[in-house]
Amino acid sequence: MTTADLVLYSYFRSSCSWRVRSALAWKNLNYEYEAVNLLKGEQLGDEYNSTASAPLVPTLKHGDVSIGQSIAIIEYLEEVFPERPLLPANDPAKRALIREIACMIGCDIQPVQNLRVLKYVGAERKMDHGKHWISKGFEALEKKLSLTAGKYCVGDSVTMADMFLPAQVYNAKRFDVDMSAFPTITKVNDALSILDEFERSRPANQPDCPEDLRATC
Ligand SMILES: N[C@@H](CCC(=O)N[C@@H](CS)C(=O)NCC(=O)O)C(=O)O
Repeated sequence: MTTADLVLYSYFRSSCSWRVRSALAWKNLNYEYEAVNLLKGEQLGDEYNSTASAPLVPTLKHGDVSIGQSIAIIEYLEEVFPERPLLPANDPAKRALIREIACMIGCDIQPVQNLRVLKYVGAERKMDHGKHWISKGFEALEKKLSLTAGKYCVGDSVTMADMFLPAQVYNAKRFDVDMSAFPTITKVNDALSILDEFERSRPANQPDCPEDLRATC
């Protein structure tokens, strides 16, 4: 199979999709972009769920292979397209550390501020809820990154952990989290934001970003 068979089901503002877009960009992989509008509930429809594992984006298709869960997708890309690695070879401890940081964001922080959770929490409480749990998660992440970061999350090379950071910082700002409490997270995010791969993968540069939001997201 070639990159010609890659299709990403994504929503421009979905942080989980954004991680995968960053990995695809990092590896210079071309792919077809299939928009799933979360605000219109397209993730819940029969069309998407006839092949997706869960009513959530992203899903990556590669020929006959269909994968959900951003972490599994990025690991798959890493194995199938090893150029520009996101995990260092022959260093189990460092690989585990990189996965640990990715999971701090992907398993501990993002799930509690997901759209369906916020709907359940309700309009009145959702901002407080998101701000509280992202701040709690960032306290642990800041402590971790203060030990591991160089220019990026782990040392001076871009790794899988970095795929997760910009989208979560973007969400933190949407929930009005006080980023001055998180100087290492901010420093690493600033360093990533100027890289072309991250510029290409951010919401404003996706085909489904509405024109009136392009200047602000
Ligand atoms: N653990 C999954 C989470 C996927 C997820 O939460 N996706 C969100 C967008 S970032 C979603 O589709 N939300 C739709 C909803 O809550 O209805 C992953 O990492 O891919």
